[in-house]
Amino acid sequence: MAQFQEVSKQSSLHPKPAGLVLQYGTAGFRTNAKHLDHIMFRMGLLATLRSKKTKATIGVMVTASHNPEEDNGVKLVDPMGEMVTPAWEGYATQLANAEQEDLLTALKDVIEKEAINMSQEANVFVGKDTRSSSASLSQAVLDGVSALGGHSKDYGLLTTPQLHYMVCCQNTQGKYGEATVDGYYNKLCQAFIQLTKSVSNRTDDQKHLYVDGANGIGALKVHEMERHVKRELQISLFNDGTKGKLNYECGADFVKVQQEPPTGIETNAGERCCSFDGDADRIVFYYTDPEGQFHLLDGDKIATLISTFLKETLTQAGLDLKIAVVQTAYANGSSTHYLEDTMKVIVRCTKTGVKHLHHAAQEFDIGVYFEANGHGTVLFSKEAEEKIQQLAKNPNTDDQRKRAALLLQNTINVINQTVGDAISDMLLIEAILAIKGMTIQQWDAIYTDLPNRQLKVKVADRRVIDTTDAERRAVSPAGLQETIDSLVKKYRLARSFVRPSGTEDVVRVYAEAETQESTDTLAHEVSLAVY
Ligand code: 16G
Ligand code: ZN
Repeated sequence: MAQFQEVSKQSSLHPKPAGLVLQYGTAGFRTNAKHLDHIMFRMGLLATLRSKKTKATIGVMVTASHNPEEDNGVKLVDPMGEMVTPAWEGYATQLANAEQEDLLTALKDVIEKEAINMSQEANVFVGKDTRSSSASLSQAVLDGVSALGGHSKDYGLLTTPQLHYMVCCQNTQGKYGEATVDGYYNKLCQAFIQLTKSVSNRTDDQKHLYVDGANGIGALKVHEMERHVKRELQISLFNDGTKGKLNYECGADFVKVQQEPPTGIETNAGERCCSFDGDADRIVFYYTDPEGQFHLLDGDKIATLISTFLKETLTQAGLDLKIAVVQTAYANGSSTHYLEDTMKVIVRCTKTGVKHLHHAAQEFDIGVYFEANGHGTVLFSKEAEEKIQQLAKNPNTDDQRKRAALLLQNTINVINQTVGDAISDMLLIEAILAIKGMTIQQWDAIYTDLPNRQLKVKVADRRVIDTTDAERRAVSPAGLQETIDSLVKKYRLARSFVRPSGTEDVVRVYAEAETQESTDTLAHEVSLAVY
């Protein structure tokens, strides 16, 4: 077939280094950019097949998120903006690892297994981050799409959540919004303005936010967004990519793991700051107090503030909707206690990785999901959205309930429900703080985090560690969990777990306890037990 001849011809321009084996992991493919050209071409092919199979537009994002500048990566986005299914992750790995001469066989294998109609049209949306390697790598994706006769739209520079948004808008015929960058800003920013306009007498301080753009795409996009929020939000942007290196000593991952402010940001004590990661799908907030102590408000604190706000507003609206918070094992124990015991919301724990949280959150009327690292969003079921809409437009609704229904409606519109989105989460948090008249210090005081520590351990083969109970317990190697249990018993309010990383060749160790000293000792002791 002519189609396959074109694939053969084009693929020889994107050859696979013999013997190189890579796996489609939690975050897609991710490694040093110099190994990725053939992967990108092949992901262009696979996205085209996925599009034919689903008869919908598929997204391909070229980014390595918070990894160093020299890395890159690629991830496929399914029709509603979700991650691709496990079976297709498997095809991605097979296609990526087929030696050059076996590529057509591997491709035909997917076509056969999925019974793909090759005469079906295909549409693929492509986005990329600001890495120097991203331009040629995203061209390789486009080459892959065209080799199989698919249509592509190259959005150029986008945040990861913007690409998810475009794909969802396209496949819902505009019901979710308009599949353009302006459409995205308009939807989110108009909702933000509606949410904040009812709040009288906000001071300039309350409207002011410091943003660390991680020297990446988020900085560029915050800058674009700014003019849409007018005077309702004044941003001082640091690490905007003009001087510093991407993710280097800055960004959400650095701030969360190091528990210190990024370099390159100048603020005064008490001022509200946030950091994005390298593809702007994560956000954390923080401030430094007058004694110079750093205070981090991570994904757990963000989930708590959002769910508190939603619960209060639902009560005002007189709506009985089931709300749940989805976390992972990394959630600070204090946050889980607060949510369950004080707020009385349902809490679920899933394995690490956005798709697991997203999936669990879909089971509720309103599912708030956040990883402690700052990736998260809120999902509203169709029924929940309809109930809110009906209440807002019902002429018999009294003023208080109507106001609450309108707040909920605008909250839905400010949120990017397809995936965690730093820009959208930032606008939502800023709006909630404004509506509740809260400072970042008051937000921080809702509960006190237990001291915690994360360590990485290099081992010969991280796969010997197998876990259960949403990664909170190790089932192999034999004896490891018993050792962890006996170490944990030595400290008050302690908890610890180990899990193999899905993105790096390391085992991760997490510990929390009553004091920082016992936390650090526990983390160290557990990491020795992993060797
Ligand atoms: C990926 C995941 C993120 C998770 C992280 C854990 C997605 C889109 N991203 O970045 O959710 O927290 O991996 O990394 O799923 P780790 O397995 O190395 O700890
Ligand atoms: Zn990211």
